[in-house]
Amino acid sequence: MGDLCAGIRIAGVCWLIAFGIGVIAIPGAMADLKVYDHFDADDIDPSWTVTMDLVTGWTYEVASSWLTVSQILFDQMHGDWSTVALTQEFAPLGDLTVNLDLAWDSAGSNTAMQNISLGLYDTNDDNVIWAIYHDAWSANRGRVTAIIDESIYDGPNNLPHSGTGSFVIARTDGFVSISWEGDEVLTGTTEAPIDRLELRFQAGAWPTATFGELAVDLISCEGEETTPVAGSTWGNIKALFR
Ligand SMILES: [Ca+2]
Repeated sequence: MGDLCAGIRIAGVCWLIAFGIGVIAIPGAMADLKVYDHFDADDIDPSWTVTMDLVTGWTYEVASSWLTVSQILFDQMHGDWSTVALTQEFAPLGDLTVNLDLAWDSAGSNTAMQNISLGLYDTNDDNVIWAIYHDAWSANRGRVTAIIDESIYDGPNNLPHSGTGSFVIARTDGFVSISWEGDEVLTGTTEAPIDRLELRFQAGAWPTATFGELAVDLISCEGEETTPVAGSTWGNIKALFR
């Protein structure tokens, strides 16, 4: 009995140590919610910075928990994307989880050229992770595109003319996974600290292109803050979707 009690005491001490370590470790393991918008207000939340590129105006509505974009205007057929971007900046993140719930409507036609892009930028201002509802052709339907550093997944042009979908981007210890509708479409590695999120709505300024409707129901980003390493360089694929 004496030996057993000694064993219990030793085990108790071990559990106490383990519990103590666990308690100490918990604050570092908790993710900070950096971005969360369910678009429950009646206009775009002031936490977003709205910028436009090759755009002369746009029509949008925030209602019923959706941000819906029905028009992106441009003054010439410049052959590039006309972009409205919503941006938020935050302290650099290592491990992170990003959710994007979206919807699109091509008005029943392949001619729509329109994107909803979610980009994550690192502290060197390079956009290293992308998840995109991507309708880049006036002859085809849209597709899913995902990018991690210099790795790209381009899905088939078989998305329906209208629909909804969810992206999840998750990174743990530099390993990144991008999922669409619960299916992993691309994995890769990048340890680049992320400190900016950009949500883009784009229309193709192309003579045969049309624009339907783009909408976002939810966007969130949570993660663990990290310290950028001075002098690091990360892949730059900035030009791909501009
Ligand atoms: Ca199309």
